[in-house]
Amino acid sequence: MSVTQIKNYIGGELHEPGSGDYLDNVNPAIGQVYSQVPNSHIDDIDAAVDAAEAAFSKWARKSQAERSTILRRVADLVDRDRDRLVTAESDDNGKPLRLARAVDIPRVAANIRFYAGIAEGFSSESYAMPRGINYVLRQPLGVVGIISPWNLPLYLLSWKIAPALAMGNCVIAKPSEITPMTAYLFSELCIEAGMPPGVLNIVHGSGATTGDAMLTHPGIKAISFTGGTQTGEHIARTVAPQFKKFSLELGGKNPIVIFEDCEYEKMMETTLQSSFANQGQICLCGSRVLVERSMYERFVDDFVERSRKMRVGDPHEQSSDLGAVVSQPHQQKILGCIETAKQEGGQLHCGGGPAEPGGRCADGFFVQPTVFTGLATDSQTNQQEIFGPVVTIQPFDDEKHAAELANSTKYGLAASVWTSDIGRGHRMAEWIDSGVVWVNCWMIRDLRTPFGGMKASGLGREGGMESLRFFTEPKNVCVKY
Ligand code: TXE
Repeated sequence: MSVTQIKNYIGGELHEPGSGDYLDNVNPAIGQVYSQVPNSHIDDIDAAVDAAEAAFSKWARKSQAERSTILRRVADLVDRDRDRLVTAESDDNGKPLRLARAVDIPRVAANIRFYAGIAEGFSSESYAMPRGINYVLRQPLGVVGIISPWNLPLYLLSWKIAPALAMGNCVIAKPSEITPMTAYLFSELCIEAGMPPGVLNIVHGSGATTGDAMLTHPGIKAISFTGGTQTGEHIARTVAPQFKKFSLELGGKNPIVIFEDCEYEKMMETTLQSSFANQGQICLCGSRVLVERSMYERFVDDFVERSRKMRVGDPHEQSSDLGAVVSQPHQQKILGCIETAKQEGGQLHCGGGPAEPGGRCADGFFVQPTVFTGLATDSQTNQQEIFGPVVTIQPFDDEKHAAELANSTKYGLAASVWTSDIGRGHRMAEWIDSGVVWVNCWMIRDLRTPFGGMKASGLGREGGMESLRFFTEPKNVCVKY
């Protein structure tokens, strides 16, 4: 098998890392190294920041329409190369091809077009006063840093890059070293689209080497991060004393709260999705299913039966509901969490081990959809993010009890509530501490809405106007006449 050598995108060109240091990139469905990714050092970050600083004043002074036109050209090329990007995302991450085709890659183009559009309509406040006026200038920050994870690789990278660029910033972006391929292909598309050199720089490498070099670089004025909570803590500790702006989208342990009066079939179908989509590796996946006691047994029986029928298989096959998890270390982490759940006295209803699809995927990293009941609220399994196809089910007695269980972890990212009682839906939404509450649905994303978490799930909000605000500095100008 030929091994692609990924390059950094710096100053409008593709470059090898200065150190010549590379990391292996594995296709998790087949368990084989298929590309190499630069492990960039501080000199590569220096070069990217120099290029971005040189490009900044010209980019920031372009009209909004000019910047948005360039972004739309990139989105058109993403659409043109959709099939290639879909296959690359699936091979890099292990996700089913049909998921990358339905969600990941169309969303990349949609993110870019969306921010190109709302930036054109962006306005800031002004306050008239007797013989005077205050108006708020929203100026770009300068060179900003973006660090993204492996679960929705190009989707999340584009969700941060697009608003930053649209508002006139220049960007240093570091994709996850575990899934770098689509970001590399994306850099080729940016060159083709005529993105001015230095405006966007994509520098690859590990968190400890490349990521840390970004956090401490004085030329990088802000960090937008999505990833694990522990990494988020480290980022906050490192950048806060430098007074850099930062936004953290972190992990979750999301509750799915199901009342007996819900629309059962729709709830069941969606709860299977919220549990196992992308192998449970979406920060919005529901990993704690809370069910009203009066329907608990019926739910457990039906849910387990349906979970057992989910097909774990080759991501390229249309019939696969779940593909591979992202890496062998991550597979081992998930299997370790399953062992912990057993030791904590959890009753295992299905799954509980690696899946072995065989054939082309005989050496890949797969995990069976796994369901536990009987675990205490304060068990490690019910408290820690697993980020795999593993869910627990717990009964509750009434609304208050459901809210108490929903709020019983350190996280607060997302929740779903299933009920036909409108009042109850609103009450639960008010009581649950999380950045998003879906009532009778899951993962419906309107790009205009604020997105982010409470408590250990993050700090700040992105999405819609929030992203445009994050990537700008408000300056009040007070004019007296
Ligand atoms: O994420 P990391 P990991 C959760 C999930 C998962 C756990 C660990 O529970 O099991 O996090 O996953 C970069 N300075 N989520 O270890 O390390 C890293 O290179 C600067 C939830 O893969 O947080 C990558 O680009 N950057 C989640 C990015 O941070 C650093 C998605 C995310 O990787 C760095 C992914 C450092 N010191 C994992 N260390 C979500 N909320 O969607 C790492 N990075």
